Amino acid sequence: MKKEILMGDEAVAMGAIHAGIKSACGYPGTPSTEIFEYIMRYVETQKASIHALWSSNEKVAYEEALGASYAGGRSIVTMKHVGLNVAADPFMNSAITGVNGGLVVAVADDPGMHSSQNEQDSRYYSHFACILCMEPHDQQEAYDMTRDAYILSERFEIPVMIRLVTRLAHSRSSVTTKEPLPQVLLPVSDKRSQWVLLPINARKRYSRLLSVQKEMIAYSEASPYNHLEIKENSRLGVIASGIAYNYIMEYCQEKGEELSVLKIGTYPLPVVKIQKLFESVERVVVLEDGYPFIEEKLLGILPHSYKIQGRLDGTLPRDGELTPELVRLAFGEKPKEHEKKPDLPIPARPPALCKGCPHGDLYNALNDAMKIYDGGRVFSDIGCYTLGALPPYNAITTCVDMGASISMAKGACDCGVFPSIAVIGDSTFAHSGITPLLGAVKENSNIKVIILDNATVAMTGGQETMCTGDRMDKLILGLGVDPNHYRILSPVPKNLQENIDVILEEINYKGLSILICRRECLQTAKKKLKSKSEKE
Ligand SMILES: Cc1ncc(C[n+]2csc(CCOP(=O)(O)OP(=O)(O)O)c2C)c(N)n1
Ligand code: SF4
Repeated sequence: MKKEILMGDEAVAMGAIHAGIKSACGYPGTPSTEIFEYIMRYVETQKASIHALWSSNEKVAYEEALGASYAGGRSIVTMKHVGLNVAADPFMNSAITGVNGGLVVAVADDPGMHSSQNEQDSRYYSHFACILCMEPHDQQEAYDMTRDAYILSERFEIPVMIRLVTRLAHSRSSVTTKEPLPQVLLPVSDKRSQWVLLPINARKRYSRLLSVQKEMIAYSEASPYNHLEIKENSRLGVIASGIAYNYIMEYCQEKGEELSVLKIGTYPLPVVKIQKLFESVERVVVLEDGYPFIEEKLLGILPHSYKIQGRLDGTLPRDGELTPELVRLAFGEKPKEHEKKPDLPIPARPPALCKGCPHGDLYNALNDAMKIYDGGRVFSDIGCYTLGALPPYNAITTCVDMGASISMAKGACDCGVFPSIAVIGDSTFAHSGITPLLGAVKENSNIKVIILDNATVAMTGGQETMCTGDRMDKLILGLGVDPNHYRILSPVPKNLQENIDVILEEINYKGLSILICRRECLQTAKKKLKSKSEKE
């Protein structure tokens, strides 16, 4: 046994390493990125024989992890919540095929949208796929649950989800780790009727998945992660899942309150424990960080006469991150003096591109070129360049999901928008920009695709990118793009006029143009210089 101070993300990584994984797959995305980075660092420093390299997107990562499981190895796949939308196809179907080596899906949700497009709750996905989900309340549980998840995955032959939220993923606490298990390598699966999802097999596999649900509920009912404590004199009960359990414990300690509390750490929900809690109190407040997932489920489990409070009845806000302060307010407390928002005239400081960022130089040129076109639109993607939506650039008109820039530009062009411009980064292009480009090449759509090749995944901390430089050029030209309309720009201030001219020339061409804006991210360049000078 060893004590370590770990972030929630790192505790999940350590749990997987100590469960004997052979393979780690993932795509960066806040707040999940540090799970994978920890495994990568571990592999490098400990010379561990775990395959751990970033994948080109979450669907690919998921399928790689599933392939590893098929081959008998334990594997982990990591992503942020919206990444699970990308991986949803293999995710849903892997619940039907089942797994061979244990497969853990570590998904970090972002309630409050600290750095995301939405705050969707991954527990719905686990319910949708009919698999087990584990939701730690602290870093120790993040470690323990991840280790246990492999046993459960192999016992029920299903993937198991570990759901984190930002506050837990990114905070640190002491974790006691156990003796690492040796790497597991089961015989490669050869059960074609399990793995070939023809309808005749899929129907049987789905029945099998449904048939293990009872066993899963029985596990959940007995699980120490679902803990019910009934206080004799308490008329008020609380159901608290994940990190919300810390908040209610903190509140009870501070107020000296004795409440009956059901802590939820694994799903499907432990129905008997829920019923016991309701039978012992007059009303129950449900605390969960995310959507009212448990609260909604209760409506189907309990008679309507039971009084349930939470996000649905307005006791807590319907959206946003759950905080200890919101929990106090839900119990009728007044805001603490130091937590009241000061009424000071502090100017807002919206995020901005780094000073001298290549994306800024591109936007200066693009804005200048576009000023004569009233009907023109710039469809952006997700990356540092999304900050081009803000002043001083105000250069982009949409940003929806990864890869949407090229497809939306094409769709809008098909409906008459001119000029229809897509702006996409190199990592996002590799993630989900290549397939929409294929369609645009086939039709020679009159869109201009600007690929911001800064040779890194800058927005999530500078991970290695899949497709940059020469490799990118060969790939795109290989798709059949006309080399005469494949232009490479260098986004530096001194090239402003030259870049405006190239953009205008290509806008005047009635067909598909690709403009590669190639200049390294300043932060990545700095990091490289620093590590070079440290080595010398
Ligand atoms: C489906 C999904 N996965 C991951 C993310 C997290 N994320 C936001 S932008 C981005 C990639 C940014 O890289 P790139 O397109 O190269 O732009 P840069 O930040 O380098 O300018 C990632 C991984 C996300 N928002 N959505
Ligand atoms: S991190 Fe890199 S890409 Fe992002 S704003 Fe800074 S210089 Fe630009």
